[in-house]
Order: sequence, then structure tokens, then C-alpha cells
Amino acid sequence: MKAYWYDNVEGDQRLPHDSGRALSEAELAAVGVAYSRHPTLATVDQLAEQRGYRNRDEVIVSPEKMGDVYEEKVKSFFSEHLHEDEEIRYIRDGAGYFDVRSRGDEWMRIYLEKDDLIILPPGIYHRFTTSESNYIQAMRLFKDEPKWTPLNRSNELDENQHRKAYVQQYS
Ligand code: KMT
Ligand code: NI
Repeated sequence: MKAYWYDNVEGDQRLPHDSGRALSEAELAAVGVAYSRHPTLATVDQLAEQRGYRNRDEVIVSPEKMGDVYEEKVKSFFSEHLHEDEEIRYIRDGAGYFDVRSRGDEWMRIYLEKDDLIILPPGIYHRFTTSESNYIQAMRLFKDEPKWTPLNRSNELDENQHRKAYVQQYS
């Protein structure tokens, strides 16, 4: 796990795009993002229990697994969106980037690799991409039914209750 300000330079989204300006855990906590380096499976089970997450699955994002739709999928994960639920990802193998919006609406990039865990709060604008390795395997935790429909960024979402609650808590 490594976090920094995104450089906003044109080019492949899978490149690091590291501006060289690092971000601290506290700066991520200020926008409601929590992460944990190398939690054991027992710790993840405990976290799931505490938050009422009864279900989980694992997803592999790679050309081997997805074939022709891989490039399309990678592009769609990278369109800016929010969810009405938390997004919890426990990386089991490979690596990828989550970009989240700062209070000043800049991109903060978080590099996640095997054994990192991240929790994004409901209502935060974010996007995901694989890295140059083009391979990530992640555990996705959810409560009953997976509710991670991406809602793409739009002014209309300013009125969404989950977005409003997020803005109220973190700005
Ligand atoms: C997401 O929410 O963008 C994903 O689930 C991508 C694969 S998991 C790192
Ligand atoms: Ni998402």
C-alpha cells in the first residue's frame, strides 16, 4: 500500500501516475478512506462480523480470466462513480490502483497489492484500475446482496441521500 497525489498526466491509466507528493494515512482518513496492511484472514473475518458483512466473493481481473472484455472492463472501472454502500476490497494477489477524490476534488491514488485491505465509505467519488501487471485478485465483502452498482458522477447525485451524508460528514 502506497498513496500519493495523482499526476494528472495524460497516458495509460495503468501507469503509476505518481506526482511524487506522498499522502499519509491521516489524509486518507480525512476523506473517510481506511486501509489495513496485511491483516490476517482472522482479522478480516472479525471486521466482517463487526460490520454485518455475511457474504463475500473473489474476483480476478485479468486478460486471462476475462478475455476480450478485459480492456472494456478496465475502462469501465475507471469511470468516476460512487456507491450507496461501503466498498471493501481485500487484495489476495496482484495489484491495482484506487483513485479517490480529495476535499478539493483532486485525485488521490492508492496502490494496493497482495494482502492490503481498503474500505471506501458510501458516497465517495472514486475509480479503479489494474496496474501494468494487468492482474488483480480481490475479495469483495458484502452484506446480503452485493450492492455495488456504480453511479456515475453527475450533478443529479448531489441530491442522493448517500452522497449528501458523505459530504456532510467529510467536508
Ligand atoms: C471495483 O469496485 O472497481 C472492483 O470491484 C474492481 C475489481 S476489485 C479490485
Ligand atoms: Ni466502485
